[in-house]
Amino acid sequence: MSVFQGIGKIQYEGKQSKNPLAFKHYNPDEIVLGRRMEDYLRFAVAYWHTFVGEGSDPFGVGTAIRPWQGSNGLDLAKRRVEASFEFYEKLGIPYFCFHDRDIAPEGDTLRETNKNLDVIVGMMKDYMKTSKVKLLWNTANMFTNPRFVHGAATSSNAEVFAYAAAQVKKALETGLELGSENYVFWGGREGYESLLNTDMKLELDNLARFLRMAVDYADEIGYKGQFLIEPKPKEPSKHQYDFDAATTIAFLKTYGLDDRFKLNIEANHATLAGHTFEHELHVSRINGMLGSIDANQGDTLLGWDTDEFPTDLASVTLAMYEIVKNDGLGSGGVNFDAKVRRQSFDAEDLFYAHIAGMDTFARGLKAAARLIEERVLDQVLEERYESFRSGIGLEIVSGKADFKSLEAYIIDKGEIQNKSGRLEQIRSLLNEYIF
Ligand code: XUL
Ligand code: CO
Repeated sequence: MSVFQGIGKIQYEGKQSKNPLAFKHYNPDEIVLGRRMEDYLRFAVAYWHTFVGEGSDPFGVGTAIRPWQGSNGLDLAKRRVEASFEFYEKLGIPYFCFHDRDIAPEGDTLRETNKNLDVIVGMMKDYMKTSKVKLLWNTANMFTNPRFVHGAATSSNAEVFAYAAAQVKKALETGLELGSENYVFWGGREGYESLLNTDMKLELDNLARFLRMAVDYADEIGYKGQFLIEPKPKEPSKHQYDFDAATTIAFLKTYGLDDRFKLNIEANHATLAGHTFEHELHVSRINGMLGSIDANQGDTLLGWDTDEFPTDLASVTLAMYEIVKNDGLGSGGVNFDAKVRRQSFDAEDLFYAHIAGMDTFARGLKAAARLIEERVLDQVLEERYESFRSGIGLEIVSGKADFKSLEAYIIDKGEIQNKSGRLEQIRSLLNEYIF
């Protein structure tokens, strides 16, 4: 029985199409830089926003009209699974992602909660036998339940640490069962409010202990997914330990975990940290740590995580530029951690929103490919850093120079000539490729 009545399979119809339920740019089989578009982008639906969220905000209840409403508990969970697979198939999206608590309700004990989870995971597994749709990543929600008031792996209460460990243990088993290609840690409440009552050193040490236990357990059960950490600077914690890419990489290196983890970079988290999306992707890439992305966008006029569907073509092009330079995302992908606006309450809006995001990323990929093929920004960098390719610059980068040789070189040279950075010209050139 169809849940999304009146909507068929979304097709690629090309740029000239006026059909709002068709792709204008996302053409999964089209080859870009030698790879199928679908393989470059590896799109995923975020279960929480699309099948659980109903448009509530701190000032009002949900507004969404969803075909699966009217049931609750495990019945509701099952109806969501049915709807979700119909949605994936109709949209032609290859992946989905979830938190454990998105897919099944909690029971009175962890044992009961795990039983509920088993029912839904079994159901998903059955669907996945006949569907081509795969699980890009799963994660554990260790921030909604009041027990996580002081954090999970960084809680001041050791019993909460134990509970979180048991929860991630089960989540890794779930990942193994459903073949998730990655496992994500987003530390919703792994942070602090005030140093007056926080032992930061103990909390960071515990977080590292926790992640090591996760890696060890994955190895023990043969779970092969890539571990990812998703940085975010704030919200819900005032100060989250995984503030941004650079902070997270430093943490992983400090504790010797950097060989087992990569980063899942989210656009809106980047801007909350005072960075651009491409900055966070770039920092991850040049450190060999770019694993996956949460595709969305924030609102520059608002100071919180608005999780809008990504439609900003300029930002997405620069993001795809980093991803192509990274030779793709490996086992990662482009997860739409995005929600339709509260006023977009029709079930059909879920399709429009994903189509908008997928078309924007397809355009971004094509524009990034042209920039790379024509070496537009490579040339900018070559020209700007030309002085390091010969003479004294080459001596610096090849390690031959020291303070004494540099002083001898420069001391009688007189004033140095600099060249213009020509940023306005470069931005104008970039527009030619984007629009
Ligand atoms: C929260 C957020 C999460 C993670 C998964 O801002 O992005 O949904 O992606 O826990
Ligand atoms: Co996210």
